[in-house]
Amino acid sequence: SDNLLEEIFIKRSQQKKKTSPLNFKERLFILTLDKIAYYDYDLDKGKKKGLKGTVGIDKIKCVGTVQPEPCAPAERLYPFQIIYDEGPLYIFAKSDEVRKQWLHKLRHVVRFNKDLIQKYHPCFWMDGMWQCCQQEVKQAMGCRMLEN
Ligand code: 4IP
Ligand code: ZN
Repeated sequence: SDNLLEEIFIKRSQQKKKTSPLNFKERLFILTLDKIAYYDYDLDKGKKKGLKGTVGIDKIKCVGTVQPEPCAPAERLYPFQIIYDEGPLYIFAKSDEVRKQWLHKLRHVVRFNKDLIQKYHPCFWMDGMWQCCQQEVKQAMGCRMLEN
């Protein structure tokens, strides 16, 4: 279906396996009515390359901002999260405006989802712990009510 939004963002690796590295990659994100997809991108040619991952809109349980890491580098000051079965996908916008725009669109496309949750973790999952509530189980229920 048609692209609703398109933007180059930094994303954190989802660490689907215990052995997955923690790293940050620049990807082209495309939001449509059925999915959010991210692609490798050729900055010089300004061209989309291979598909790296997708999250189905119907799988999304919650979207929201994330508290930036303490001493976050300038390019990681405006994080947001897309929470689905696999856990959170962390994405970093270049400004609060762009982050707001994406969250607004995302909330709109997920609004009729079956499994929306109102509790989330406002800080990162990092070093085997939720930095907000110190819970050490990744699946642990969110510790704060979604406001916005
Ligand atoms: C990869 O690290 C990339 O960060 C992947 O991101 C990421 O996949 C992998 O995490 C991680 O291991 P290397 O490139 O150093 O191998 P991308 O797909 O954007 O390239 P995600 O799942 O974040 O897309 P795991 O958890 O999938 O292994
Ligand atoms: Zn928490």
